[in-house]
Formats: sequence, structure tokens, C-alpha cells
Amino acid sequence: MAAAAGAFSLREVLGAFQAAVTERREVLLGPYLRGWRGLVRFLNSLGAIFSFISKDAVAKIQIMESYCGGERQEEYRTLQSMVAYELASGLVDLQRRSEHPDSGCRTVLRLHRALRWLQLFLEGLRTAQEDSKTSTICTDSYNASLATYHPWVVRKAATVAFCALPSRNAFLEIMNVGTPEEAVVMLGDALPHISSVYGITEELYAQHKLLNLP
Ligand code: 1PW
Repeated sequence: MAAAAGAFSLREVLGAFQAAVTERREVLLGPYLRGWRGLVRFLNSLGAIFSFISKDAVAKIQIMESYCGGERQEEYRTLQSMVAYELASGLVDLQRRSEHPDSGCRTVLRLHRALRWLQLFLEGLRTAQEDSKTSTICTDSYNASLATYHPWVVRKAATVAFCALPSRNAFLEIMNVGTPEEAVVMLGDALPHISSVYGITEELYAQHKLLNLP
């Protein structure tokens, strides 16, 4: 069954990440942030317990949207132009957060690390047995990615929240893509696009030594 017109579907969210990559392998910030906005809606639909997770993502999306709609919006069209502009203009704190605590580069880096988690989690969900526990898939993917960057208290709160996740089949249905089987097929189609956004960003940040921005 297809999702009703106008209803939230994870398919569109993942489609935004597909639209974010250009032929020249640039990442367009508009679709990238649109994808994130959709993910946040999805997280919120999982219940209030996830709002502390989505709150930080929302704050970071807002910072980026203000750059993308601001005076220098041309510079913030792609990730590549943003990195070039901010570095050339000395707008990035490289050692410690001081004069430019909310640079686009450090803000996107946080979203980028979270995207890795999402990628591992959805891949885990896609390939897991039907009776697997979503909370275990989520905890494992978190521990293998984002958790490294979080202090103990955040890791603890996140792990507690994961216990509230619904079963694998219920989760696949919340995605609103159709039956669990159809959702698995959609994930198989969509995940390479998330990987591609992730890979291009990782390469760009590595090239400019930005992977550890404070
Ligand atoms: C079901 C899987 C969904 C994955 C969605 C990803 C949402 C990620 C948000 C995690 C936020 C956890 C709490 C916030 C921690 C911040 O301190 C941290 N932010 C992130 C995104 O890791 C670091 O940001 P900061 O403090 O350096 O500004």
C-alpha cells in the first residue's frame, strides 16, 4: 500500500539526500537540510522520549538554515563552497571554540556524524531478522558511530531512549512506505544515496583536516 497523499513518508526524506548530490559530486545544502528536517519529524513521531535527540539536531539545522537564507547565501549553496568560503575568510575555529563557535563547518560536522549513525541503523534494520530487537540495532549502530563523540551522560540517556523503540515490523510501518517488505526494498534503494552524501562529506572534511573541529 502506498502512503496516502500528503502523509509523512520516510521515502521522501531519503529522496532529499538523493537530490543533495550533484553530477559533479557536490552536496547541495538545501536538499541536505530538507532531508534532516524530515528526519526530525520522523524522530518526533517516535515519541517524546526522542525529543532530546531531535532538539540538538533542530538547533543545528536552524543554524545552517540561517546561513543558507542569509546575506552570504551564495557561499552556502554547497558543502564545498561553504568549506572554501569559511576557511578562506577565517570563519572556522580550528583549535578551540571561541570567536566562531557556530561555524557552518563545525555545525555540519555534527550532523554528518549523526548521519553515519542513521546510515548504520537503517542498514541494520534492513538486513536484520524479522524478530530482531530494534533497540539492539539502534544501540549497536550508535555505539559504532556517534557515541564516540558523546559524554557519558548523553550516551546513557540515548541508550535509555532506544529501549522505547517499537519492534522491527512496527518501525518499518511507521516509515509509511507500505508493508515491511516494501520498506526493506525502499531502504535498499535509498541507503546508497545516504552513503554517497556521507562519503563525499567525509572526503571533503578529511582533505581540509576538518574532521575534529571543536
Ligand atoms: C533512530 C536513529 C536516528 C538518527 C538521528 C540522528 C539524530 C542525532 C542527534 C543526537 C543528539 C544527541 C544529544 C546531543 C549532543 C550534542 O552535544 C552533540 N550533537 C550531535 C548531533 O552529536 C554535539 O554537539 P555540540 O555539543 O558539539 O554542539
